[in-house]
Amino acid sequence: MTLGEFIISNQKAFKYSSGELSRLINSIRLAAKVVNHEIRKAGLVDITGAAGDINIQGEAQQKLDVLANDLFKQTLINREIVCGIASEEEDDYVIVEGQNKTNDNKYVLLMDPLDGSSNIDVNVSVGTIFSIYRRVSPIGTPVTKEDFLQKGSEQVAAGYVAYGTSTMLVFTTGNGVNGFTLNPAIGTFYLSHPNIKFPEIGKIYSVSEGYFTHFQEGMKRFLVHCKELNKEDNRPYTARYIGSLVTDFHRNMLKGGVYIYPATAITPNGKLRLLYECNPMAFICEQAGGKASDGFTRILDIKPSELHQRVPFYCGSKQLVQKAERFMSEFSAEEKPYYDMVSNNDNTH
Ligand code: P6P
Repeated sequence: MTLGEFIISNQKAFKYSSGELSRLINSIRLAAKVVNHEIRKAGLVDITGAAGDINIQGEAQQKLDVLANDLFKQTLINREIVCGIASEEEDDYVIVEGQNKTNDNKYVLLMDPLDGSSNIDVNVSVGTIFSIYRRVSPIGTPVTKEDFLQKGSEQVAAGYVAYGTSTMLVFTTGNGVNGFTLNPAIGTFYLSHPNIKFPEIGKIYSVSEGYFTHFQEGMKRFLVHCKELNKEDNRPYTARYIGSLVTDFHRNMLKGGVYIYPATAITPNGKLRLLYECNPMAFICEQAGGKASDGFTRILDIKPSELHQRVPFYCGSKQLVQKAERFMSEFSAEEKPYYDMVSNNDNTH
């Protein structure tokens, strides 16, 4: 089955959708193919050096970062499907108005257009991450920041493109997770991984252990636990860390494992962004039977307060995430990150 056939056959499952969500997924498919083409030739064309600009994250923008951001943004704008876009590469959200200067579209899209881009120059896999919400502001009016600051539990769709040994589009619309692999010869995505489920028990842990000295006590104890010999508990576990969230997550979802980017003394809220990295990956993770938290609180329950907000991120096989959370609550409960946890029910529409 091709991605196009899958979308048509699941149209009715796209709740609330009058075909707009299908068209939105289709536009992501097109942009993913174009970005994939640019990435595959990056080593041959001098577009992998830093673009010279510094983005809001304070990081040197790789040219492919900029290119991927512009390609996804332009594709979405041209098709007039969304009323607004937020991106890791954009300081603020982008208002999308139709030809007739209206905002009749009902979705907003948030994205990390090229996550792990620092790996590009060394030929390591990278990814695109996207998250889709129905707007909460009135249709026909300009999109507002509140449309982007919804809790992750309000997402209608989320997914990623993994530019690895093959290029895969993996997404959910709230009815499970499906993976599609690109046949580059004909430019078609085929359903290769239907109904993906996280193995309940895994033995892979993905953590940037170079920061061990800066980790909280609970995190240090969890890592020591992962390395101890205990045959009944299948330990020592296996360390696998690529430094590319999409790739580490994808491998762990297929084989069983946990990805953790915790709070550190240097980055007290971790490194990953809530809106366009953690929320979409958490939605996919839960739809595949996994668990995602900040070490204490479910990611999808966190009420965002700003576009580029960071949160600690624990995500993967339920049993491993729960084990890490137990260490955090036993040894680091007083160091819980603080968020605006007001359950803002009037946000749900
Ligand atoms: P570190 C890439 O920049 C990223 O956002 C994730 O894809 C990756 O898991 C993490 O940061 C790597 O961070 O600090 O280990 O280099």
